[in-house]
Amino acid sequence: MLMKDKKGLIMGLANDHSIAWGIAKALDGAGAKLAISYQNETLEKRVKPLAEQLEHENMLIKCDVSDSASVEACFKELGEKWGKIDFVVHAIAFSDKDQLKGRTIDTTLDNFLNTMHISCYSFLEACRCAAPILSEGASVLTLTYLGSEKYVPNYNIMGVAKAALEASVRYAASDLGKQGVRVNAISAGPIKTLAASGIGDFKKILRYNELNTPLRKNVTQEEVGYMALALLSPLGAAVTGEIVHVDAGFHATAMFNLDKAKELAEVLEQF
Ligand code: NAD
Ligand code: 0WE
Repeated sequence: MLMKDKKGLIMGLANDHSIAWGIAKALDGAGAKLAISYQNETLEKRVKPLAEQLEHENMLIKCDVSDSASVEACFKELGEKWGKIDFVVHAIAFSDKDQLKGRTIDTTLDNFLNTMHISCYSFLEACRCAAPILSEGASVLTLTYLGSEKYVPNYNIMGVAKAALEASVRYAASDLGKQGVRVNAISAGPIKTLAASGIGDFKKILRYNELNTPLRKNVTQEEVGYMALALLSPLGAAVTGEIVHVDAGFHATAMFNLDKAKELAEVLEQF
């Protein structure tokens, strides 16, 4: 019961494939009380039955991060209902699907600004709105991807937004460190979620990854959930400003696995 008597907010739950759901299950299993925010009424219908599966007390709050008033209202309601909270999880990203292909230099200003708004600024805004209600020792977590550090085909402007998000983690860690709050990110390997299912070739990306990680496997929502639990709990007490890779080691490699060359050739043939 690592999170007994702890409570906090999870942003970015869409369905039972969401990384946020893996994190919610891990936190609930460790005894935490969860407030879950949903983007719109369509997703509310998806999220409600999931919340009912949780063991501990929880509540749902609407929060559309494209609207500052919605973000402010969400944290206001949370503060009024629960007082101080112990963690915030930000698992939100968005870019125009049509621009997750082709050349990054063709990104429109409109999509650049929107991608940065939803995928990066919303994290800073959540940190700012949460600050007054975060307890001493609280912990904030966001989700990122390797495409921020290295070129990944088609990740395009999302990679640029994730680079800004990771820098934001370091700056927010210092801002909130003054009140004893930690701020970190998990860089997850590819996982088939709603956001990922919109990507052409995602199946091939998953197979390529599976063959080329040191652990020779893909990661699951549950595995991301366990690391999230560690970072959000007292186990992570001295960890802040950190980007933890939960990617079966993929970030640490520079070449394909020679023992998987035959299987890899089959994947490459499909491209
Ligand atoms: P998902 O589709 O389950 O979650 C994305 C969430 O973003 C959804 O719940 C959606 O409602 C929310 N969102 C989008 N626009 C919003 C808005 N305006 N207001 C409020 N919420 C909004 O997909 P996921 O893969 O679980 O994504 C969660 C996070 O994990 C994202 O930051 C993503 O970049 C990151 N990530 C995903 C992978 C992967 O392969 N799936 C890998 C590494 C990192
Ligand atoms: O961050 C992500 C997904 C981000 C995402 C996905 C979508 C699809 C639906 C952002 N916006 C949208 N907009 C939509 O309309 N990931 C880390 C998963 C992902 O996406 C990729 C990847 C991986 C991995 C895109 C290209 C290449 C690899």
